[in-house]
Amino acid sequence: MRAVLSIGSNMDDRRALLRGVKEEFAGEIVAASPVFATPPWGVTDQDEFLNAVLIVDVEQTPLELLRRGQALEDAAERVRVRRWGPRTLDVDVVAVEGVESDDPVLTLPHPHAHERAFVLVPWLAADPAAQLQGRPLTEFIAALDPDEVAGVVEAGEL
Ligand code: PH2
Ligand code: MG
Ligand code: MG
Repeated sequence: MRAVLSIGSNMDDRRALLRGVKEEFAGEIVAASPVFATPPWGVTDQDEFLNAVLIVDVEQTPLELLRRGQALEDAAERVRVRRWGPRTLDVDVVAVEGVESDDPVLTLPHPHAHERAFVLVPWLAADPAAQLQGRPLTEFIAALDPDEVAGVVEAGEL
């Protein structure tokens, strides 16, 4: 099963936390984006995030993959003070090839992926041919506020 993971951090050693996810999926990674520095979205009075996208090919089901991401968040001693607020590590399952689900535990594709430059820009970097609901990612990126897109800046290797 091929899946798209969006990973992010805006606390502690952000890059090391993202790299920990990459190491966890080492043998299962199909493609990885660089790291991007991204302005906080949603709750804007918090520190800048680092975000990246991993394309993985795993044996598990989508829910098992979600749990695996959550275990990594727990291992990073994730703190979440409030919704959209600061966090050590966030691992989101954004899309799974061939899967659409309105399960509230894991809605696929992620219902907000198409409107977030911090997801779309790294995803496009990892997989230039990627599509979301049958449309190329570039279409969704073109529909965003250009300032938001320009705020997502490449910041070195994952
Ligand atoms: N995650 C959030 C809320 N806001 N902003 C950026 N730039 N990157 C994130 O990963 C992010 C966010 C909730 O998960
Ligand atoms: Mg998230
Ligand atoms: Mg999350």
